[in-house]
Amino acid sequence: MDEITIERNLDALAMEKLESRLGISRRAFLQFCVAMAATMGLPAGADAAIAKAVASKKRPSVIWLHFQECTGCTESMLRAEHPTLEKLILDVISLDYHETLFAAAGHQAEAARKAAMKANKGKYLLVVEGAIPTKNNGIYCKIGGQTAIELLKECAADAAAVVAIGSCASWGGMPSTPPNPTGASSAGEVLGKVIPNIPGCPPNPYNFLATVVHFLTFGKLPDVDELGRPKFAYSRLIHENCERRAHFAAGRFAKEFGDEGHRKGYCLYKLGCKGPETYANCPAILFGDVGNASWPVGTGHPCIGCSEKGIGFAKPIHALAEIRFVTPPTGFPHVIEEQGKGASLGAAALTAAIAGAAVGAGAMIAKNIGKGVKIDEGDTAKKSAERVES
Ligand code: FSX
Ligand code: SF4
Ligand code: F3S
Repeated sequence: MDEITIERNLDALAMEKLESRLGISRRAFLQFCVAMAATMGLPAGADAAIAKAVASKKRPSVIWLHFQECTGCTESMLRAEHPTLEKLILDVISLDYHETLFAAAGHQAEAARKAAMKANKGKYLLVVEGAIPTKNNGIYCKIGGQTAIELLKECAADAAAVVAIGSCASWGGMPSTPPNPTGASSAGEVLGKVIPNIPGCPPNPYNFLATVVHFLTFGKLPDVDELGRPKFAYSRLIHENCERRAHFAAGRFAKEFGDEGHRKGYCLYKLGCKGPETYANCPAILFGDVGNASWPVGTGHPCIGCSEKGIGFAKPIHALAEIRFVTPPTGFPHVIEEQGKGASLGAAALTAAIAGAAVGAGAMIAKNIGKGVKIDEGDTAKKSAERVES
């Protein structure tokens, strides 16, 4: 559905109210709805449903807890480069309790949490940021006299859904780095069930926003994999969509930071890039909405697998990644990016959706080589893997 059709389906008054409520133009709002639908790979018509839900539905109450972490998840939401992102997040949800953003302190803050939980019993979304220390009865993290374990269980009891944000809450993250002195555990482990989670250190704010928008629009969270990760964001290896994948296939690697290969933008595998064993959509939707290459590998640093349990904060940064299986990339983008060209959120989201749709393609057009040659990726990647081993 295009923006004009969606706009026709929303009455003029609703659009006007939206413009003043969000402080963004109706065009920007409609682009946002299209981008959210594309990010989640939803079928045609979902963008209109999203627009209607954001425009008219009551914002879900959100209780946001902080445990063992650096607050980077919250920072990544609110310090985004794109001026409308934090506005959208704060508009789409009703953030009724958030320790970092609250003006209130002490007893007042605790009273506000209890009041919000009572007023929205059974309907609020509980967002958990940070790992939960479980050793020695959880004494390593206490808030308002309660341990993180007690607080989490109390808040989860009457929540409509619990979402873990960031790697710490999703699987222990950085605080669980061996030898894990505090017994840092995930929210799911403490609650004894798989819960939806959005790993990453920090996670991409668009993945969080898309998850919340799905909840608002359809009354349920998006489909998740066996680890609880939304499939729209975590079903593909970073290596599959990486802009340096052509170099990997051709056996061109940076071997040291600052060497010729590194300066030329070659594959970072030999510097310890964990893209081949990390599932996330970082190369497709990027970070900060600032355009091309705004993600770790794009800036010249190997992916450390920050979103992947057993990889990030567990495997040494410069240890070689295990190449689990050789899958074809969804396309070969330009190897040398033109400077100063920004990618819009819509364009990035569309890339993500197209990437999702292209799963299983056997032959790819090698656009990056500039000749439009069809190559047998499986064969090339196998040869590359041999070169990697040698
Ligand atoms: Fe920090 Fe969040 Fe990392 Fe953890 O993000 S960015 S340590 S995932 O819980 O604040
Ligand atoms: Fe990209 Fe890393 Fe894979 Fe190389 S190893 S193609 S840098 S994800
Ligand atoms: Fe993290 Fe790797 Fe993405 S380090 S942000 S999962 S590229």
